[in-house]
Amino acid sequence: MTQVKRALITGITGQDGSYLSELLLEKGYEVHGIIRRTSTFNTDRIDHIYVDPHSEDAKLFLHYGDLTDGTMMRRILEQVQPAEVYNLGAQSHVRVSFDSPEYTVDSVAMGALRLLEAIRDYQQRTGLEVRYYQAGSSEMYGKVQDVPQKETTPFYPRSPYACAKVYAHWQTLNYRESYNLFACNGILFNHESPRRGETFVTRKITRAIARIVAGKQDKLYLGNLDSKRDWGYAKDYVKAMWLMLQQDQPDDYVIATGETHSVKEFLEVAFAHVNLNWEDYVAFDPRYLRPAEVDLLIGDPSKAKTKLGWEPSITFEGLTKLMVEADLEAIGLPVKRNENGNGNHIDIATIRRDVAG
Ligand code: NDP
Ligand code: GDR
Repeated sequence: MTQVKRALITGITGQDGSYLSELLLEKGYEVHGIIRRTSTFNTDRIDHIYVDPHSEDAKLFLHYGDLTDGTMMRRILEQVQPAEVYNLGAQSHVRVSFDSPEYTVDSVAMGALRLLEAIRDYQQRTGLEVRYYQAGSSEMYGKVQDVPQKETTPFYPRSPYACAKVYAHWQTLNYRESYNLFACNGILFNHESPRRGETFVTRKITRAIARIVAGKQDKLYLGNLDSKRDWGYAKDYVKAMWLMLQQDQPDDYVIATGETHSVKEFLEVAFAHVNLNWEDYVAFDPRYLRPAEVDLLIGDPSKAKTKLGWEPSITFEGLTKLMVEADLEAIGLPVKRNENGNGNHIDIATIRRDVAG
């Protein structure tokens, strides 16, 4: 009888955690996720794949824990005995990390260290291999030194969040070299989806568009519109995480599309999809500026393409439209699709007429 593979995911309730869980379940894994105790439910993104654990069909199990609590992390690791650990949990908002640097560093940097220490001890004691994925970020490149950014480009982090991710990156590499752990760093550039957190700029924009079309909002306040990001699709990016842990040797990989666009370009494409001009709706609010900005990110995914056989599946325009349409549908507005399943350009007057009718 073949043994079912078990994976443990921190940050399972987040954007990436939910897509990765779907992927691993499809591949026949038993998936265990760590969730934080909150006063209201925080499992919206994974509710559709959750089955009552009393059922024989249950393949997804949740455990209360927190990356700031090393005892809990060790206990869960011992209990689950996973073959793979994906460390996705983080205070992941760059702007918020300036307001809350200690907590950000505790969860991101120390959180990774706690997990690595727990895995090291568990592996040494039991002799069972645990493969580890560290969710690194293009924010580690920070101040532009070299474009496009690749695995060998030096880091220059520009926020408490990015400094913490650099620490976690180097510890992961050190545990690989010191203790022979199968530990990989993914250096993932921005990736988005309809499940993206509502305060990240892409989702903030597409959600506002749906609310504007629905007549529930008339202004969208943003900060710096000139920064450029390499935006990909989250569903593609979680595949790369899994692929890294299936290789013969652990390594570090840049995951990106190789294209960059400004926030302004995202606004243009997203608003044009509902035939609106973004300049009529967007206003500036200095609250959304960061004390130090990352101006330009563009990744070189050649290594991932060659060694992992990984490819992004969707263009910048395709991703933008996908997100606009998902937010229109989420708010109850109709999206007309052609036979290929693609939404057409949407006319705001038609939508208002359809809704009224
Ligand atoms: P999200 O912000 O959507 O999700 C973060 C997850 O971490 C949530 O499940 C959250 O739980 C959990 N979390 C937060 N604090 C703690 C803590 N102290 N202990 C345990 N869990 C915690 O992030 P994404 O899914 O977008 O990103 C996943 C990972 O990848 C993160 O580490 C992020 O920094 C990194 N990354 C993301 C990129 C992107 O573009 N999305 C690019 C590069 C790296 P809760 O739901 O309770 O808040
Ligand atoms: P980022 O994503 O900081 O790149 O980190 P975010 O969407 O927050 O910002 C992208 C760019 O947009 C500018 N911006 C605004 N950003 C937000 N959030 N809100 C605004 O109102 C606004 N106006 C302009 C920002 O200044 C920035 O230049 C994301 C996170 O997912 C990290 O966890 C991850 O590591 C990196 O991507 C790769």
